[in-house]
Amino acid sequence: MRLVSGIKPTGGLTLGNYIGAIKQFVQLQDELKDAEMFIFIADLHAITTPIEKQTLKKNIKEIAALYIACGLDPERVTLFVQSELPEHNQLAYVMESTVYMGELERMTQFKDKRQKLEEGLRGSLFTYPALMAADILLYDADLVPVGEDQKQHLELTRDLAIRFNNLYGDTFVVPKGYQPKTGAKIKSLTEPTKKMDKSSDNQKSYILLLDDLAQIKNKIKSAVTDSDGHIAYDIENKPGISNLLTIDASLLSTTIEERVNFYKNVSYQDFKLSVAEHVIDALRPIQEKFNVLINDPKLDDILDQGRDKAKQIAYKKIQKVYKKIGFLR
Ligand code: AQP
Repeated sequence: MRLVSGIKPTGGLTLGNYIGAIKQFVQLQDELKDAEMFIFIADLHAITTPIEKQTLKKNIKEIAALYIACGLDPERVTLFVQSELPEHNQLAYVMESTVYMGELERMTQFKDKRQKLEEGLRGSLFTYPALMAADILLYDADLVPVGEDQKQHLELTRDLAIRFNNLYGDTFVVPKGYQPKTGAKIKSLTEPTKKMDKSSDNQKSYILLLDDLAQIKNKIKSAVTDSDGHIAYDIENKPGISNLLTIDASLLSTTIEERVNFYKNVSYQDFKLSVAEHVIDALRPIQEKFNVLINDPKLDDILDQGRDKAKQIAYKKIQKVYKKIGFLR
């Protein structure tokens, strides 16, 4: 069994990235002892929208340190930086030549981002799902742990694998998605019908894993809820409270029902303070480990070793794909 996933370094990682993705990576690492895991920093994806050089460099390093601080063990998981393996670009081009324009046009993430970024829309934002398919198919991944927003891209990846296999003969493993039972879509604290997003303009809408702990408490205290005063899980009518219940249940690795029962007869104010306490308890040890790792030269060694290990698989795969197509004399 092989697992592949990544996160793009467009900003500081949010609690949504942690609950929807990294926490799942760590859990799968611990549960599936025989699985091979490849977790990368998706820096090529980060230039699909404008980003400053120094910010990108800083974000790449921070994600590497955060992966480990959150519990990924570099002895068991191959951690690497996507752009250091040109095979990702090579296969991405093949995937661009496999996908149809109509399929790319239907991707909701592209449609959403296009609305926000009317000027200077980059071609790579449109072809993003082809690169994502390449990232996954390059390693013959069986399982891809991702949050809900990536489900559509993963479905497209499956379609592309099947299409290529039908055209050229069996080449790619058709991967399956894996989503957490609770927390596949953590919502914004200020607009709880929308996804918590690291590139949001409103800092109060998200919690960053590296946010100051006092600031986290304030962000949760000021999270948008409702005026009904009753703690219940109801996404339609009580999105803010439901989001906080989801965060709480996920961080405590329990069910939402158990949390609803626990907070019976508790005021919104006390509920928020309790959720804030659980978020802080989860993030404090991560921040402590991060602060040590970020200045440790071994971080580079880990990424070098990860790159070399990933390269062995990626190189062979691209050779196989190229031969199937008719390239390589
Ligand atoms: N709010 C979320 N809830 C649950 N899972 C989430 N993920 C992201 N936000 C949430 C999951 O984290 C993984 C890495 O995502 P990404 O950073 O590569 O992409 P993104 O955050 O989904 O990117 P966006 O929306 O385009 O945001 P920006 O532009 O701000 O970086 C994925 O598995 C994702 O599902």
